[in-house]
Amino acid sequence: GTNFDFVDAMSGEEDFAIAFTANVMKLHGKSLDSASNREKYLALADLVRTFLSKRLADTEAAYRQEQKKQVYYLSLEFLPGRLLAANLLNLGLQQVCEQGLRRLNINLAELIDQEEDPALGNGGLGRLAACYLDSMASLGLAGHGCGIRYRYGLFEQRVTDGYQREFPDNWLKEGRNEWEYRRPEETMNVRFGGRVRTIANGKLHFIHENYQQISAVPYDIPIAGYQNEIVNTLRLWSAEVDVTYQACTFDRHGKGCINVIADKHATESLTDTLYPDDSVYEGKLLRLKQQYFLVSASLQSILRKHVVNKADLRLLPEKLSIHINDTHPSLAVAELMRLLLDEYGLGWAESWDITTRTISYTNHTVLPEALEKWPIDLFQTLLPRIYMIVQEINERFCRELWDMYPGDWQKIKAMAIIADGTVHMAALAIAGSHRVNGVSAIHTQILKQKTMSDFYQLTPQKFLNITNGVTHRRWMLLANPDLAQLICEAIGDRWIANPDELQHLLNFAHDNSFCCAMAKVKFANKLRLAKYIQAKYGIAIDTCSLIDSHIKRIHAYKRQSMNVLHIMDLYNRILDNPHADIVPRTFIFAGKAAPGYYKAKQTIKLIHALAEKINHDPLVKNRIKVVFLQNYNVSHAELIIPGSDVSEQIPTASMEACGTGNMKFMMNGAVTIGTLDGANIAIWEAVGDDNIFTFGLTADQVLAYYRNGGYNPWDIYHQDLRVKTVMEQLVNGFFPYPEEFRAHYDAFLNQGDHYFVLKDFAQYVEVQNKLANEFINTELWQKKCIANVAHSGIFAGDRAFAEYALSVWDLAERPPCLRQ
Ligand code: 26Y
Repeated sequence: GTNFDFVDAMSGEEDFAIAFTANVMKLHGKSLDSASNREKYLALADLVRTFLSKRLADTEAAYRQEQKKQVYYLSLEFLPGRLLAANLLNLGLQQVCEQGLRRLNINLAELIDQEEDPALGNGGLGRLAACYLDSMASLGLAGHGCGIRYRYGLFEQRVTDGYQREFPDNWLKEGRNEWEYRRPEETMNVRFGGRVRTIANGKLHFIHENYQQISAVPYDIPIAGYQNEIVNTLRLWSAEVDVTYQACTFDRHGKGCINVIADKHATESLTDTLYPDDSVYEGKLLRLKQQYFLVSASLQSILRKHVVNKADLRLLPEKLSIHINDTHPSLAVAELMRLLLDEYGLGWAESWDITTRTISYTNHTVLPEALEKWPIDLFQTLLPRIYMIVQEINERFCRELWDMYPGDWQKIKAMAIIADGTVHMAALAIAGSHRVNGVSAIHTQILKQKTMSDFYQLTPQKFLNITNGVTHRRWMLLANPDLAQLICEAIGDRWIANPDELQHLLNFAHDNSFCCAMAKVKFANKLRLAKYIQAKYGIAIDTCSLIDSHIKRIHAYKRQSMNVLHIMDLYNRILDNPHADIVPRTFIFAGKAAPGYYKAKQTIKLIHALAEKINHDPLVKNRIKVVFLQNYNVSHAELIIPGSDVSEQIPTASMEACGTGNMKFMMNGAVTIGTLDGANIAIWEAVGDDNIFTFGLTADQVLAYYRNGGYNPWDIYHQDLRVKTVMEQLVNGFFPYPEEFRAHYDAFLNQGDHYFVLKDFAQYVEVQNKLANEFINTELWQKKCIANVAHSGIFAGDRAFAEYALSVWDLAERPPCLRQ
């Protein structure tokens, strides 16, 4: 029979074991006995891929047949996490695989551990994109990711002597990824540089000449829906040069083919690496090149597919949506215009109407230093035709503004797409979209009232909020299977399809045996985490201690340094009184600092310096432990989050657009200590005062301080002895590096404490104390954990995605009159 007969026919674990053994042989030319774990993993992944293959083909055929509206989620970043366990879960193969392998004396968990964790993103924005791919497939929406197949992911972080060092993340060890389908026949060509000649014969024609053309080869990663037969795709583009037809010219240096091949490598380096920065924008030419490469390749292939299906281009907004993940792919606005105008011959007005009705944009940050603005000369040189189009968009847009606000040059300049010698990508994204959304209520409010207030006044109907959501399938079912099982035993399994049903857990908050079972699950997860830390770092942590985790990118606004100052203060209490009554605590940190971000790197050093002091001080008697987990990634999050009691979410209010780690902790029964920012506010509203620890300045207060020139941190230094002490300890030799933390000291005291760390310190310490005291009341604490899990349903990606489907992409079935 065909390869697929057994896919359908195979039922039992025995068949699985046979198929697996055969696949090891087929793939590696080795018997099972002599295959390594990595080889076994690859054979297993390959076997699972055959299941995906059929569903991928069937899904594609069904979409075509139904003419279902497609969503393309364009993002420079995707952080999907490891895929084997997720695929087994979603395909419903978990049990048969686990038991089939057990017959062969193979432990599935060990094979799962062999998979690389693709780090094709920086943090929240990239992980969100991956959560949404999961939700789209699981909801049966035809939604696909479009991204870049970076040859090296976000750097691998290793810490020596407390200093972060970066190493290339060689995730494609075998030169290929075991899940992807390379599709060279769908290669697209992307053009850079050159010049544009304008010919007028009745109509204007734009001839692009002398450009450099780079091939974009797509690699599709299958994204399986949860037990619904659907498989969508994450399409990642790779820059490749085919030298087959490039004649080598041997000049007198005789370098011919060497040069051709050297050029190939230089060109292909376009997709070598992901920029390791979040929140600090740098106008790097290569990054602009990557952005256009992704956008142009994606849009060309999207339009080609649309046209091949004989659909009318004017129906584009009815047939598909293009969503841009922050401004990074906002060139999509101009590229779609270019394709409609130059390649498909439509007029401006019609093209603009189609473009704006097709594209929508999510904003993920209000930090001014993260807003993308490209210098005109760089932009124009790299993308001459695109620049002409942006100019035209800008002129028409400014004319419209002039009609609305005659004479108000200041306002028009503030909103213009091209101003001050730069191209403003957020303005382009807003002008070119029919929907613009923020990612939490407070973030959207700040967009409307402050960051984008002019645009909001002009087109209020474009703006809406969609609070982020995360996939509870990965963050509960996969990361915390014991908890998932316990929940199923209590309330059945309907919460898996409909996470709001988690609310029913509230009925068990007073059920002693359920509370005990929850506590047992938490303890087992803490043990698993403790074992990892012991094995990897040789640090013994007390599994009965309060495990408090602060895991995310290292950034001043996320205030890991405030957490450190509190630990220093806690330690000082022991130094003052060795018998101080301190609830045993384990503080876990993990996160990468951007390689060029000195202060963030020094925060890592500070955490290590503190760990060094505290973990070895006999006076502490193991009551405090500080652990920094290196090379934070999705897999580490899956280990840390279920094993944590407390979730640190303490950004300066107004700065964290939403946060998504906060939601993952909540789902796993950790209690949040947090500022009133981003989704913390929504969590607070969901769980109520008793089940969260909030503190600190509100966003309004922070913004009011900024309007009035900040505050004087020295006042706090003089008022609060604890603050004075920890500040001096940064620079007085308390750490064996007297000048090491001068930058932190100066930022706190001499540069106005821009992030309000000292201002929020007293409240933070107070609420930390309160939290510790409530933690030791285990019964009370268990209720908090249950309340958090029970109210986490609204933070499922499915809810967020249903909102996008309804309010942004208009995914309801098309009325027949619009069907082709
Ligand atoms: C322009 C370049 C430097 C840049 C690259 C990456 C700028 C920003 C980023 C990434 C931003 C990011 O990850 N933002 C996070 O998005 C999450 C998902 O919406 C939010 O939950 C989180 O608050 C926000 O910081």
